[in-house]
Amino acid sequence: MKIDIVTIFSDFFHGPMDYGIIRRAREAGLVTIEVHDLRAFAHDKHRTVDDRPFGGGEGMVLKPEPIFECIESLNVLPLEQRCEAKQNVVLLSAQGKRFDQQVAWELAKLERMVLICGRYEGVDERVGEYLADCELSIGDYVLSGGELPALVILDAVARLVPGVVGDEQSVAEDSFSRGLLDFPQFTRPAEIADLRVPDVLLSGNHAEIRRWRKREALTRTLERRPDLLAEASLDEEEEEILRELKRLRPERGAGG
Ligand code: 9D3
Repeated sequence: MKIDIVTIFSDFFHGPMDYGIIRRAREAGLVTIEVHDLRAFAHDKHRTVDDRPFGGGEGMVLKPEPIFECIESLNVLPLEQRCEAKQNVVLLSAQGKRFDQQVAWELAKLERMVLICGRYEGVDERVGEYLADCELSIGDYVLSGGELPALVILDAVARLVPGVVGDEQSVAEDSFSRGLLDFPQFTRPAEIADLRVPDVLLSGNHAEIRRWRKREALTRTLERRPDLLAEASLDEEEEEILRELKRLRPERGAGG
C-alpha cells in the first residue's frame, strides 16, 4: 500500500515511523509512506497555508489552494474513479466519522491512501466536500490537529496489511476485530507479593484454559464495554457463557 500524508508538520512523522509495526511494514516493502509538506504548495514569500474565516470569528482556517495543489501533485485518480481503483483521500477532522477496527479493515484493503491532516480551527469546507472521499475522527476529544490521528490510523492499518504481522489468523481473530475486550494475560513469576496467577492457567488443562479466557473476556466486556456486545461475533460456547453471566449478574441501570 502506498500512503501519502499531507501536513504542515512533516518533521512530526520522522520518529514514529521508525519504530514498531510501521517500521516493520516499511522495511518489508509492504507499505510505502511519503510525507508531504503543505507549505511547499504555498506560493507567497511567507508560505502562507491559513487565512481568517469568512464571516468572522476566532482563529485561522487552512486554505484550500495548497491542499488542492498538493493532492493534484500526488496523481491520485479523480473522486469518481477512486473507489474502483482502491484509492482513498481521507481528511482527518474532528467532524469525521469515528475511526474503529472495522474502518481499519476497510482501509487495509486499499492500494493507495492519502491522509490530509487538519490544523488550526479547521480546514476550508471544500476540501472535505470536493477533494476527500471521507472524513475520519479518532474519537470524541479535541486535539490540536490531524497529525496524531494520522499516526494512530497508520499503526492500526499497517498491522492489517497482509504479511506485516506474521500470523494472519491471529490478526483476524484478534479480540477487538471480533468485538470483545481481551482476556487477562500473565507471565512469570507465578507469585509476586502474594499475588498469584489464576490456578487454571498453570493447570495445563487447555480446554479449561480456553473456556476460562472466554469467560474473562466476556465478563470484562459486559462490565466495561457493554456497548461492544451488540456488535460482537460470538461462537456457540461464548453465547452460552454470556447467557450464564447475564443470569448471574443482571443488567444494572445508569450509574452501575
Ligand atoms: C477548538 C476548535 N474547535 C471548535 C472551533 C474545532 C476544532 C478544529 C480543529 C477541533 C479540533 C481541531 C483539530 N483536530 C483535528 O484536526 C482532528 C481530530 C480531533 O481533534 N479529535 C479527534 N480526531 C481528530 S482527526 C483530526
